[in-house]
Amino acid sequence: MTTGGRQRRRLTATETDLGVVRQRAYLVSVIAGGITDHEAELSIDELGQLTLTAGSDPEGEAVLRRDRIDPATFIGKGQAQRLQRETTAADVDVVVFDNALSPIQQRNLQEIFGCDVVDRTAVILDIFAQHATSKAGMLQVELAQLRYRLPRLRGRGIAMSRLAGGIGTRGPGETKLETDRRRISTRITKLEKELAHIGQVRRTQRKARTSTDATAVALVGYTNAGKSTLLNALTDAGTLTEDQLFSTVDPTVRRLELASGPALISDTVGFVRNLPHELVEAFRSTLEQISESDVLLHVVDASDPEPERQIAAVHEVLAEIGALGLPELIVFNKIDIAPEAVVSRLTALHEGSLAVSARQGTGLDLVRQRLTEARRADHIVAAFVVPYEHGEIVAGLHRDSEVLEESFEEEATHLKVRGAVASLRSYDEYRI
Ligand SMILES: Nc1nc2c(ncn2[C@@H]2O[C@H](COP(=O)(O)OP(=O)(O)OP(=O)(O)O)[C@@H](O)[C@H]2O)c(=O)[nH]1
Ligand SMILES: [Mg+2]
Repeated sequence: MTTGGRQRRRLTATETDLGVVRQRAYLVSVIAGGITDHEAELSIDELGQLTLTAGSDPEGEAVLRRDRIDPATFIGKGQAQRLQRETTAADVDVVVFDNALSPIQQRNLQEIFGCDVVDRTAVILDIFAQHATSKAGMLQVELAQLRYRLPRLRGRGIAMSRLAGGIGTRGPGETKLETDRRRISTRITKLEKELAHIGQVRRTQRKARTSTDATAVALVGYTNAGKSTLLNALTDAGTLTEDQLFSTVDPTVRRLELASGPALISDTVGFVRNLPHELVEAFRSTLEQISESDVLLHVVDASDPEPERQIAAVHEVLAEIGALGLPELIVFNKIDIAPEAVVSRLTALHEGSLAVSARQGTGLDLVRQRLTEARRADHIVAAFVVPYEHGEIVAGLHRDSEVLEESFEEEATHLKVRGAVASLRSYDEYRI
């Protein structure tokens, strides 16, 4: 990962190349007044990492300060023409913007640059497309890609077709790119239906799991923080771990025996700053798993130049999926390579957090212990009043929790139950 300086670790071709010719990329980041040079640098470094992971090599970069955004070209025609001379000299195939471009801006810029122009969203979608392997994962990525491409269909004319096969054009949705809008819309509807069905099946499976009374632990964190490594260290899961962004796209669930009983720990897609909205939407059924867990195991890379920024980005996504209020255990990882002073500052700042090295297996006993405690703390006793016409709610409470008391009053069933905060949440309406 980037270490704060300008140097970027080069991923080797075999790590990222999926048989696709690597493109030469030029990175552009436009920043506004409030952003410091340091923040700008971190941001473009991360864009470089994303671009490399997507299979293109950054050959140059430009950070532009602008307070006014040009609706037609984002950076202004004059600025674009100046940059075009540089990108042509560097013989790049694709210009990658750190900022979100509107379809019109993207089209106009492609004309000026005479090559493909993509934004950060397209790069992230591309990585997801390359990394998804499960059926659901591929459908989700395809849905996100189609929603992103639909308004961008025009303008990918003959001039661009020779560039097919680069960022933003690969993946499960590839063959659909050239088809007309209506067919894409039909496909989107079909995918939405299929995913809704998959979501339904998953919910049913989770219900079944809840009734087994295992604690549901969700691993969350910034991409490359070490979530999969920690899962492996805790459970011998054998999940793929790589020094790559978004190596995990498909969720994995593993069983972990705690002193207090079994836990089910799930590893899923990592987060990143400005995670494309299309992806959050498309991955809703995957992300739901996070919001329905009993406790979040939030893994933070302590060796990152700005761990606090990562934490903030993760919290932003958690808020978007309604998981921010869940009990959260922050684990600062990679302490074997992070400066000791940084680690102690971080753990002091975040009450109740732990420091571990998933790779070396240090600090894991404490993680297990905390999860055991979290589990106990997480079960609550609550009272419900359910009108007789809602018999299904009473049945649900019997299924999802332990019923301690039940009485049949004049107009409603009164219940007192013990259950996990997360599984009782859906009954809030009847809680007193
Ligand atoms: N030095 C060090 N490296 C670690 C540690 N934990 C994980 N790593 C490395 O960090 C990289 C990312 O680890 P992963 O476990 O794949 O990270 P992740 O959070 O699952 O990442 P994504 O699935 O891509 O979002 C790998 O190269 C790991 O070997 C650690 O404790 N110390
Ligand atoms: Mg992973």
